[in-house]
Amino acid sequence: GKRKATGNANNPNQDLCDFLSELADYERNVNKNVFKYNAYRKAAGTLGALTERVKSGEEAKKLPGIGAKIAKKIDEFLQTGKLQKLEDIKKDDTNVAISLLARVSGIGPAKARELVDAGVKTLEDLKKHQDKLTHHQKLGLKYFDDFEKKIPRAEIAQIEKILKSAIKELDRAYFVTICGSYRRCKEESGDIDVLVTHPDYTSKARDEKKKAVSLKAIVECLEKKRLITDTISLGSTKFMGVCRLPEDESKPFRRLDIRLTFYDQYYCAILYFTGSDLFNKNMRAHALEKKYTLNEYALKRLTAEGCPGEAEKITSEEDVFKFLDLPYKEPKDRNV
Ligand code: DCP
Ligand code: MG
Ligand code: MN
Repeated sequence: GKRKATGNANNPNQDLCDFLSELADYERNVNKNVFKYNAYRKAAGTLGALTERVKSGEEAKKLPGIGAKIAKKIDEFLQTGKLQKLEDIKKDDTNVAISLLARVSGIGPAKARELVDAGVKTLEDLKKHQDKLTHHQKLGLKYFDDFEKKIPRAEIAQIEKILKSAIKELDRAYFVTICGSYRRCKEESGDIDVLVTHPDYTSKARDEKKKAVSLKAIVECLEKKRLITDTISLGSTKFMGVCRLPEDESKPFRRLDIRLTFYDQYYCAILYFTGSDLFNKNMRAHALEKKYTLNEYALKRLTAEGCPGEAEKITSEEDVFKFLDLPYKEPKDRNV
């Protein structure tokens, strides 16, 4: 799994965000504690959104997602410039090795520990033991350095142009939207998340009609344009792979995700795929409080027994906010 960026470009609390993100990664990759992982990420997100430097733990404690324990760590860091807990974690070679291997795309916390237990502790070791790796993990290793590099906005904009014109060459009726952090107006992204739909491709259409719309055909077309270089996995609605700007070998290889979604579910899909993941989590929790269930396909009212009913008719992202009595948030305001 990869590290998530937090905060804005000119962040006066970057060092605090960094140590919280390191703790988050440690909890996820080494302890497999997703609860603490999310708690540290939330705190880092809060500090990353501030425009002023935090002066003390006490001050930080007033902010959302920062409790007494994290406040204490902030104080320790402000006073000593480091965090003893992190220093101790880093003294343990097993922790360091697990954290490193878990940075390879396709290697999760369990696999990382399994490898380290088997004596595989470095990327060099991994190269010698490729037989222990899946196709995805092999590509993660091959492109390790490139996948660690953030993708500048301008490069995604170039890829967007090629992608859209290629897909529309197949069929002008396709809708193509780049979601994820790019749609949230971030200056840099970890990967490229593309959402595709077509008016003929609805949850209710007959199979013959849907057949004209094919993710496989889209992927083959993008391979022919030399944009897609590798496939990690390809299903009927989900592609995971690798791309690079054609005719420029100086550019890094980038992770590319493409989802094909039903036309009548496009707005729930866009909302989900735009994120952030923490924003989605909060919105789903809010939906439950309002007796709705929200996912990437639909918004459904819950019955008194707690069963989902019919999907609400959603024709824009705004609709979802309206149903949930929430003020609309532009993508750029969905970064936490
Ligand atoms: N998503 C989610 N929950 C997850 C993973 C993903 O809700 N556990 C949604 C929200 C994300 C979107 O999918 O914004 C895309 O996932 P990414 O992992 O690509 O995340 P981002 O695009 O937001 O960030 P990055 O710049 O790191 O790619
Ligand atoms: Mg992304
Ligand atoms: Mn992605």
